[in-house]
Amino acid sequence: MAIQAKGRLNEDSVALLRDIGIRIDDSKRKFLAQAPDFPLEVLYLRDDDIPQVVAAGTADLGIVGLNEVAEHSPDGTPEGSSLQIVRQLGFGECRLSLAVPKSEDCDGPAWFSGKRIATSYPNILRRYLADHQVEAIIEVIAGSVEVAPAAGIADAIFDIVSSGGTLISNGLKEVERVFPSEAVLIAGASMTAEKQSLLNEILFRIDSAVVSSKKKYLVMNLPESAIDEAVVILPAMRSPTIMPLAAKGWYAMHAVIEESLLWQKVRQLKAIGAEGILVLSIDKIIP
Ligand code: PRT
Ligand code: ZN
Repeated sequence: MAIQAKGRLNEDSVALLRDIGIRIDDSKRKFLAQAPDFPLEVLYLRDDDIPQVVAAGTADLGIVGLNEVAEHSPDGTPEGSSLQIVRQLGFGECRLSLAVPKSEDCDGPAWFSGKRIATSYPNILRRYLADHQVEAIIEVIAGSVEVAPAAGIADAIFDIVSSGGTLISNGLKEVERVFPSEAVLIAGASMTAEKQSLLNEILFRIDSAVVSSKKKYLVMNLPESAIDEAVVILPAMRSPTIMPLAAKGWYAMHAVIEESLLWQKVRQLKAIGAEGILVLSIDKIIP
């Protein structure tokens, strides 16, 4: 598996592997590391090289931004690539956007006609311009794309945006969100049955880790009179666990809930008399 050697995706990639029980010794990081507890070798590369290395079969799998997959595909789209996107991983979220100096009155794609646009993603940009029948001049630059307008190299930029802070601090504004991206697990077009079964094991573990990271374990004390209502508020995986406490008329209830619903549910539970609510992280949920 090829992962980014350093940069924005490295830490989350290593953390994902650790979450699924694949430890790699990061301290003596070389070009290649063998996981001691899973038949997997990890190759540390620059993110730009990961799609080609997987397409060429030098690595069977890779973790990389979807933007890199699209940029290295013949038509500037992930679908046009020979690689399979086997999972979206939910980190490294960003988007490729067109941005212009904030004083410009840009009213849509047609504004870019005849303009110079600086980018490190010419392939995705070319595809976008063709789709919108706009002819513009693409200036390919490797880094610090955001300074191109102020430096007089370009009229606009096409670059990765995450919080938008970099655009603001360079006097630019985002005008077209072109390509949403996140880290993805990629695989080559085909693999042996043995490797496919290892991939299936990796996917099974990733899916349990992803499911559990979005859930919380709730424990609380409830008066007997509130139990019926609490079960309606907290429909659990099968149904919540309810256990009597030593104090007569009181019960402990355990349930798993979506983290996004946490505060709403806590408010409802407090309203029906729940006390001592504990919210715990879940390490794994194995369905
Ligand atoms: O050395 P190597 O070639 O491996 O790394 P790199 O420098 O090319 O890439 P790196 O580590 O910066 O990013 C790796 C991947 O992380 C990208 O391909 C994206 O898929 C993803 N990602 C997520 C981002 C960002 N968020 C991001 N904010 N990549 C880059 N940025 C940069 C962006 O280029 C801009 O300069 O951050 C700036 C904008 O951030 P905001 O928050 O100010 O909008
Ligand atoms: Zn790179």
